[in-house]
Amino acid sequence: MLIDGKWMENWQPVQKADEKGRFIRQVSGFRNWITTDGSDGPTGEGGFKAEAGRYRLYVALICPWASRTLIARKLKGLDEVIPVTVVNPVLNDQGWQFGGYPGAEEDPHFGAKYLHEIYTRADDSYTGRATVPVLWDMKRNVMVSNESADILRMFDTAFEYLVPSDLRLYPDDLADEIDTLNPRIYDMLNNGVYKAGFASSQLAYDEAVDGVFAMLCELEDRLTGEYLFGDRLTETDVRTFVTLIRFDAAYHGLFKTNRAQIADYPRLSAYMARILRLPGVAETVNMDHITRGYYSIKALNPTGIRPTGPDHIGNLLKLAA
Ligand SMILES: N[C@@H](CCC(=O)N[C@@H](CS)C(=O)NCC(=O)O)C(=O)O
Repeated sequence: MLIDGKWMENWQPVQKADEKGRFIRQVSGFRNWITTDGSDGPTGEGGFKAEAGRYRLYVALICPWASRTLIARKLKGLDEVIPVTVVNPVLNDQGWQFGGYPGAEEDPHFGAKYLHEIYTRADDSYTGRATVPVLWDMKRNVMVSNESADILRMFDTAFEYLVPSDLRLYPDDLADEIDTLNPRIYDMLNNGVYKAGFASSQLAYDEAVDGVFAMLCELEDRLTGEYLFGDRLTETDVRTFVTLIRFDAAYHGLFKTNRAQIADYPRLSAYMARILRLPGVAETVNMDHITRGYYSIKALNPTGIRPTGPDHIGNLLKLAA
């Protein structure tokens, strides 16, 4: 991670833990918003008007948080408007690296070798982890945001005057319900799997795994319609999907969330396949990057050996392609 703008090489993917061994995720440091007219968003400073080709999104395809922004970009038709750069799926001792792996790209803007260089360009005394996603303003050369939940919402509305869309991922009439359900899914499932995987005590692991499977059961019961809020796809579905699609191939083994697989839940499986078939979504799912990335986390898998299964995920992706 970066300390006062200097990279500390003894990087530990385990991040922070509380006194009971529970994993604590870092809070994002850049929280500005792109808006249609450049006015202020809910946090940070103004001056980030939605313009075609002005912003670059840096992502890792292993990362569920980055992937949710990529899916929103696809669903909202923003491919031509917001260029993307994909980093190497393996977090090495310099953090995220550009290039050096099939499907990983060089940094076209600065020619940086590592993502942490982008962070120190944004703030030369930055302290914190150099995480993806990063939304970068190539006109002002500043970081707009490194918080995926905010980026998802910017993509939902800010660019609509350039690229009209009938889809609203955060519709006003569902806002309260979405804001109630999102943090529960985040805590128990999206981040719950990480809390299980990076737990440093049995208690922390047990608590996290209970939460993961309680939420999967709750979602299975809830899914009587196509999506979590009936027939309308919302950001909550996007946020849920990114964890489901990684579950059987990565979390079940590496993070030991192995009481069941998503394949054991009929409605969740059908729901995951339905979202995967939406135009553009399958392009954001790279199982090679996902398994290579997760199974290279040395603290959890010192040999780096990557399991070959499960077969059903590969078959699902082939059907969606
Ligand atoms: N709050 C951030 C979290 C992003 C995050 O934790 N990304 C991970 C990858 S999945 C990362 O870049 N980790 C690198 C590190 O911790 O050094 C968001 O949702 O945008």
